[in-house]
Amino acid sequence: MRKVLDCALNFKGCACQLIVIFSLFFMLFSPVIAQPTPTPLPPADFGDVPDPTYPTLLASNGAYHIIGSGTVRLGSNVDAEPDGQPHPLALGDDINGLSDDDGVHFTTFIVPGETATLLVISSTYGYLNAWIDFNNNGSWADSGEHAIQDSYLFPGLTWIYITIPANAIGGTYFYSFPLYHISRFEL
Ligand SMILES: [Ca+2]
Ligand SMILES: [Ca+2]
Ligand SMILES: [Ca+2]
Ligand SMILES: [Ca+2]
Repeated sequence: MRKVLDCALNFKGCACQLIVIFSLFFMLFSPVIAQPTPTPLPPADFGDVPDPTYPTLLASNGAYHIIGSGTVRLGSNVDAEPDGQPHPLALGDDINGLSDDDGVHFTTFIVPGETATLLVISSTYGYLNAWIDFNNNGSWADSGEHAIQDSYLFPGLTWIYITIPANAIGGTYFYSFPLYHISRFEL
């Protein structure tokens, strides 16, 4: 019995030594792993709805579009910012540099159960989508909130009509109107 106990103790001691040796080995010979340098983002235009309620900042996976020739965008003005510009009234980008949230213009009130009319200005051909937080719960993922799905736009002005859900909560609505090069259904 004592022999068995001795063996067990010896084995345990050996295991500990091996662990020490391996640790030393890795401390002495482990390669230095270079941290990748973050690639600087080209000049980009971000959103400005409140964050963290909605995803606006890069850290929240906020949407942005690169500024440059051949890129799609809504509106006439555009300016770059290094990150999203969250603001309680979604005015962060409007009051920072150019007032460049000028691509979507509602020409009617948003009344539950009625059709709202809006004018959008597109820089080029593209697929317009819109998410509107109709129940004002801080999410665009609720049923019926993907209000425009791949509406094909030509360059210039386009009238858009949206049927507002009867159960929409009145007041201020936060929305996102991204324009894509290709249909989301082809992604
Ligand atoms: Ca901007
Ligand atoms: Ca804005
Ligand atoms: Ca701006
Ligand atoms: Ca919602």
